Amino acid sequence: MINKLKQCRICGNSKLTRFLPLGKIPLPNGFLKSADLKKDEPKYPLNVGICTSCGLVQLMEIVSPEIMFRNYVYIPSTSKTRMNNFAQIASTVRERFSVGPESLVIDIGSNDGSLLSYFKGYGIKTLGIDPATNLAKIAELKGIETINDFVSVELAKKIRRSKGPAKIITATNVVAHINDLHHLFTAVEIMLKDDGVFICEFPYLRDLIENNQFDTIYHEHLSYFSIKPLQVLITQEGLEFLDVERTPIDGGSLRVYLCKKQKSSKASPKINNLIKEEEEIGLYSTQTLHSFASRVRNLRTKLRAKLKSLKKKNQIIAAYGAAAKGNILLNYCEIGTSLIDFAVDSTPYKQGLFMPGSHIRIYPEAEILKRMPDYTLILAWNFAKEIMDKEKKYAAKGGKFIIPVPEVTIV
Ligand code: DWN
Repeated sequence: MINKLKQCRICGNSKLTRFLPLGKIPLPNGFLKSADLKKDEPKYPLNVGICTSCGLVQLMEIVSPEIMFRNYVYIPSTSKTRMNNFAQIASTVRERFSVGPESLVIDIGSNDGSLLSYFKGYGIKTLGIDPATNLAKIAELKGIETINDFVSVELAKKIRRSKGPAKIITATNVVAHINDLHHLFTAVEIMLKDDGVFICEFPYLRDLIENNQFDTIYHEHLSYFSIKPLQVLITQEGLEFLDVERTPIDGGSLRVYLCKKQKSSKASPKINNLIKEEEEIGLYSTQTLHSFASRVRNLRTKLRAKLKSLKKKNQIIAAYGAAAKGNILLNYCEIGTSLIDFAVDSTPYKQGLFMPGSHIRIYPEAEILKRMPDYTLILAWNFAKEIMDKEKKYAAKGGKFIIPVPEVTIV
């Protein structure tokens, strides 16, 4: 069920320095039915460390992907911001790499087919790969062919034989979830045309550290990528950076465009500049990481104190967005039903369930106007603007928002 990390998953170095213990916490997408509340809730260690050689920040323990991803409640279509990001990826990739109806686009970790539906909208051939049986079914109902399995070399060979090579392979918020990166990249190279492009997007360690985004550290996210270790990985996998962009999604992400190493390749100045910036801000120094850890502990103290003082004044407090990150924040800060009266979420499968660890019950978003809590803690702070725009009436009637990250702020 749990494997202790013995060596860095990029460079194999066995010396990893832990800098933030988050304790033992239930899986952040492990939502509970009322019948489960009386049962023992499994908790898993959450410790993050840095490789002293290539600099990859990574979890020190690995929970089996079979437990985490076979039945999956997170879907991207609950957020306009995320869907707009998908639409932008599809239109940019189509134009920049002249992807036409004859081209195949494969999405690894395709979830409910949301990203691929934009490519399909352009008449492009698509194929999804996702281990979540429940989501693969939804994607198929939307007309997105989806292979319900984890990506693997064996599956890649089958796809290449049956579908031919892909012009584009995408992987948004999934590369960080995969333990064996060498296996992943080997599978990608099998499926990718020689002039194809592999586009990955994932949260950027620099934004995580600079904006105290500790709650995005959880069991599903094995790696917290930055350019320096990524360059080691890409080089050893026989690929090269075509381009790299910082994007605003999820509190700040990297979108990297990779291709098979060309003979005439030269190092991209953009990559070297980004690595130089990472070194200059001390991203890999233990001093930076330890001050991040102390900011996290201070945030925990401040948030608990704030909620407790509001509760002392008999204020009703709701939580908005039963996000995986929200469950980490609540469990690490030991915030439960004594401080939060209820939660709301737009995801149909989460409504009526209880949040793991805190056991806060989840209602549809309409519960906010119905019960008019004095304060609403936005757990999905990466969508705070979208949520506050949606809940203008609540604010107009005097409701206040608490945004916990990067600092505890009342709006
Ligand atoms: O990497 C991952 C990211 C992409 O998604 C996965 N490991 C798991 C998941 O993390 P998350 O649950 O923190 O993702 P979100 O998309 O930040 O979660 C937002 C939550 O807030 C969803 O449950 C939907 C909800 N929401 C809502 O209720 N009303 C979101 C918006 C925008 C809203 O208006």
